[in-house]
Amino acid sequence: MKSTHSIGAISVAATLLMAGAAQAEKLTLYCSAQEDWCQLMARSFEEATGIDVDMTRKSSGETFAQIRAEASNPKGDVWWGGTGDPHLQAAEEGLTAEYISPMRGELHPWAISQAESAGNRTIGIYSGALGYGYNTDLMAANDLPEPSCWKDLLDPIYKGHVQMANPNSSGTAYTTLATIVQLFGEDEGFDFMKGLHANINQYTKSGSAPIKAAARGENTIGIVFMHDAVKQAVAGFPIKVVAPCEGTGYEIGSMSIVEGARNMDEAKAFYDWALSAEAQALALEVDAFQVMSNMAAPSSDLAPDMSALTLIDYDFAKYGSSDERKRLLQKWDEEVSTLPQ
Ligand code: S7P
Repeated sequence: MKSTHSIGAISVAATLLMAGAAQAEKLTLYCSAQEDWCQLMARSFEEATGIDVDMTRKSSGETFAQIRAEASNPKGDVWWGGTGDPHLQAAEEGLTAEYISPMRGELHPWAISQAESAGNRTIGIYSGALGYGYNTDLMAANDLPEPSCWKDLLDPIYKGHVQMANPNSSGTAYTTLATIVQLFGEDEGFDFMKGLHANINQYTKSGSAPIKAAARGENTIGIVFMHDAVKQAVAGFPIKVVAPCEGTGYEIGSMSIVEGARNMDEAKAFYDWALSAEAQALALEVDAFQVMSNMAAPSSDLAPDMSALTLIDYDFAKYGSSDERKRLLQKWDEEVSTLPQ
């Protein structure tokens, strides 16, 4: 463990030295993980390198749209966090830059596969499974049965009790849409999304908002990544986490350097640092319970055990492709979101 850490530190230091980043001034970071984690990453990188970080937190789909809108005059340097699908779409559209980090040897194979499938324009930084969580007090107060499967959520008894994010803005919600289509097939999957729509009380902008609302007692069931539900339970809220009985999808949360980044040397320094075990260990300080991509990064007993879940063979190449993501989102906009509730 010690030697891996020091190799990581040496690699990062070497990159900084080669890049002359010691004199460099700033990095513009687009962050799509949870706000507290984004803040901690930005602050810790500043402390480690002296490079000022200007960080903006937005959901995955929103950040993708921003990077695309800024393509002719890029303002961001690194996009850290968020679901892998929009990172893959950005890679395919040439919005992100090729980079092979010297830290790559420390990573799990799934993180490297993500990079290789995208011409090295992105890389995996964490992984986590989709599911849902519910507020046990509200379930009891409303005399609702405790659900355990995806299809349970279609029961009209849950009308007005289910919340998810909008898949256009949220990577979590796009992962939900793509997961349901892969689990049930496209026709049945869209029928599921239409049935679910009848029970939805609100489509939020951010993916984790539905479980935060459930934690506060403002919503009953939130479709989210399981680790985001665990975070609320660990904070003491009456949240139960569900791994749906039919199986579920998962994300490879990713990181990319913006093509044409103004601060390219600093971007590479951040990228290398963010792949180190030390930087990835910061996740546990903010109760981010994903599986981190550096093999030496610590994990928590509270984190969902991915190996105990029934996971689909999520087709990242297909559902992260530009055509498929656009097509599915358009179909959801036209056939699901416009239905009366
Ligand atoms: O950090 C938690 C997390 O759920 O946030 C990312 C998510 O994509 C950001 O929210 P949106 O759904 O609003 O895009 C996930 O990658 C990550 O696991």
